[in-house]
Amino acid sequence: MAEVLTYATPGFEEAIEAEDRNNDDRLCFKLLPPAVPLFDPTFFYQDNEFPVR
Ligand SMILES: [Ca+2]
Repeated sequence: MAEVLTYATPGFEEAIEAEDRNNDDRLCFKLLPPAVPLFDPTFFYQDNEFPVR
């Protein structure tokens, strides 16, 4: 979690913390290729126990 927050765009910290749905301070985190210029770095995050459907 702390590492994910180091990549957070200012203002998005709360949204990232909210994604930790089981409150274990762990998230799945994936840096994406810099193909999308809107955010640098671009990354994807999801709770580690997010239900897989
Ligand atoms: Ca979690």
